[in-house]
Amino acid sequence: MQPTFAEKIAGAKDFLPINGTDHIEFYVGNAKQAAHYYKTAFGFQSEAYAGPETGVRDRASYVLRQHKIRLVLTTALHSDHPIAEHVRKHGDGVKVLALWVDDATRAFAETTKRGAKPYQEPRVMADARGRVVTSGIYTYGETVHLFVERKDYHGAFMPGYEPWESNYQPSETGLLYIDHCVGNVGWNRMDETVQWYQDVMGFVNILSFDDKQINTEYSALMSKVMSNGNGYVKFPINEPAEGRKKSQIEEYLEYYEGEGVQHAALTTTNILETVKALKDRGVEFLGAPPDAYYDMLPERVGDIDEELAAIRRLGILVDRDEEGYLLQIFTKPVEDRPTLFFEIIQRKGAQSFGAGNFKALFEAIEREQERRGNL
Ligand code: TYF
Ligand code: FE
Repeated sequence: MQPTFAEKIAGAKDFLPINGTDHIEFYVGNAKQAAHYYKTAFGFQSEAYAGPETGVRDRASYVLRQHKIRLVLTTALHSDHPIAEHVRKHGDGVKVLALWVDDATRAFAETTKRGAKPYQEPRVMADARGRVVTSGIYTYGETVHLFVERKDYHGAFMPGYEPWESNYQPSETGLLYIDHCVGNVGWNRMDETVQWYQDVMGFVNILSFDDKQINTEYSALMSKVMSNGNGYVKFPINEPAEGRKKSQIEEYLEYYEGEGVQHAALTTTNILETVKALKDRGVEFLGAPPDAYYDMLPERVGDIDEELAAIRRLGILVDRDEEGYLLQIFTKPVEDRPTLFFEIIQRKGAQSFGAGNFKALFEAIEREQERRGNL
């Protein structure tokens, strides 16, 4: 018997209790237009804003929310700003994976004591609506984990932000939570990154795929999934591997010009409805797997609640493990550089990551790499 997900995460250390993901912050070239895209295409709702109109002189940030998922789109207002430098080097991308903790001061002390490189000392921000404490450490590349303590804050997002009242309110698309956020690291950087999440964050390695399992013929990569102790925060790590063709991870590293976040997986409880809505709004997904994939599906995953024809029509992937099954689908990169993309996932008991789909998925990714001339 394989250990269950609950048994695997039981080994995590508890010096860094995390309640979940607080938000994801993107550094982008034009935050106003990026925010419009996430509202129009993904159905995120306007929540908060900070910028010149609210007394912030050097940047503009738009906070969007859909159920528990909070995205922040931030841009610099002048060229000689670290945010502008970040965008020049990496293009639009994820700067911050923010984690909701009860004690951001302690989170900073416990992680830096264990070797984390500081990004931001604990900072108390207060206004009439309460108090938020943040602190931050670097993880892979220039990406950071911000610890956010917001026990008694009743305002919009954080002190310094104001509610963003917008007359433009496209409806939601059924996205509910962040399931996992994946990092791509450089050649031979897997082991130290996994060790870092174990030592510094107290996470455990719950799943591993080496290049032989994942493939020899397809985009070679290795992947290890790190989880915190309650399983609310999962960070898979990918490393490129030598294969017959250029690894998709290598393509990412070349275009992002370094390590960074590869994809964020967003959950829904009705993937058929969600994906239909996203496609109607212009979100581009990877091409569907060949007919053979769907012909074999009943045999491979057994009975599922969803109608097979609808799954096939939308190009959704299905996989099963000991604890249940999952449905997933992947967007194309959402920037011109082949870097960040999104996964839409619906879990029906399964706590794995769709290993049974890797062949079909990586072939679809390779078709796109080929079109870009990067294979
Ligand atoms: O997060 C995961 O592990 C799955 C599968 O480059 C995956 O979503 C793994 C590697 C990759 C794309 C997707
Ligand atoms: Fe994923």
